[in-house]
Amino acid sequence: MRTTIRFLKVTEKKQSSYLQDASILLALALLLYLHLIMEVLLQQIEQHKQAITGFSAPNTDALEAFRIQYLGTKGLVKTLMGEMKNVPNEDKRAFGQIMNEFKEFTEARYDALKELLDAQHVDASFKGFDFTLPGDNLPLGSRHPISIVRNRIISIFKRLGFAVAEGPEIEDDWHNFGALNLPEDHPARDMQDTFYINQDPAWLLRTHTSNVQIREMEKGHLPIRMIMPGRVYRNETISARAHCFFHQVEGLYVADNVSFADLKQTLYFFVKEMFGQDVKIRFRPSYFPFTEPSAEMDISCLICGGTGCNVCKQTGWVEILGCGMVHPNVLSNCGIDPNKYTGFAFGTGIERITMLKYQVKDLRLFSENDVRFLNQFTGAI
Ligand code: 2U9
Repeated sequence: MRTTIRFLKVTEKKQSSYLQDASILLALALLLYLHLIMEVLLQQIEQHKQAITGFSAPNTDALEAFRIQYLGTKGLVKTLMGEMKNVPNEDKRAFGQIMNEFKEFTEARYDALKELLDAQHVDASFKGFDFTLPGDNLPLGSRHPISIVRNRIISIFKRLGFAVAEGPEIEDDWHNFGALNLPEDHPARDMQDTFYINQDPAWLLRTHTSNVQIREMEKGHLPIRMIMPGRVYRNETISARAHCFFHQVEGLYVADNVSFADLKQTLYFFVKEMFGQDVKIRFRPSYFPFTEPSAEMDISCLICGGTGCNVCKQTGWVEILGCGMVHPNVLSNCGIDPNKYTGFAFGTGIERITMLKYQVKDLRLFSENDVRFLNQFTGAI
């Protein structure tokens, strides 16, 4: 019984060692085979490279054939990449690198062939073209008259120490109306004049640039000496004298001891710089909820020089802006002590100034983009 067991054990041992030897041999043969495959692949790549270098594409069909043969989804590069599975593990990295280089090589050749073909096309289309002919005239653009005048206003006030401030065109009720001492039932709040945002009527399109003044004052950094140019919106019937949007420039000077005399002198300087040294000015008492006292300012008619004509309706004067001392309520609304500080403010329509300066008769011309109108400003500065 014992002998039999021993015999059996010996036979099993021998058998398993033969099997081990056989499998080692098999593994070695496989490795050799795989290395051979790798060798063959490398040789093939070299041959393909030669063929690719020698490839010429006399037309777009040939170029496309090249792309399909080498770089297409079933092309050579993709097929060779698929051989990665047959490469021995220790060679995979090297093979991957070789394949990447081969792909880049093939793509570079494709780009070069394409460039050559494109250049031939350009050459063909310019065949017989006379390069000494004069070029086409490019029409010169011009700045929009509103921009010309706005820039001029900014540069004049800059010389007086006014900075430029801008703010939102979509505004809340407080910054457009409330803070400006406009009572709830003031006609300027009427739906007729103001565009409210349908989705949320707490928001509106600003009806003047005064919202920027309010926002600047709320910051609490005094003194403030600023002008606020920008687009404003009003629900008006469009005509030669009114539009649903136009441009304003407002000004604000808040500090200690700012007086009405400062306001007059500032505006006098502005008018002379804008319209010429001979222009006269006059102030008429007026009313605005945000200024007290308030005034409207006229300039002597630029057409007749003050003797009376159609433009000034025979009065010799044309109105150009509204102004006044900032109302104490407006100062306190923005957290500024009206007993300590005073300020002046003014506002005018840029379209109005432009119409007077360039004798434009219809406001609609500013927004119609008619080049016959706009071209007239090519030389203006
Ligand atoms: C604040 C305080 C006061 C700005 C002013 C006017 C008078 C005025 C009109 C001119 C033509 C508007 O475009 S227009 O229709 N403007 O008459 N504007 S005083 O007063 C302000 C502004 C802001 C905080």
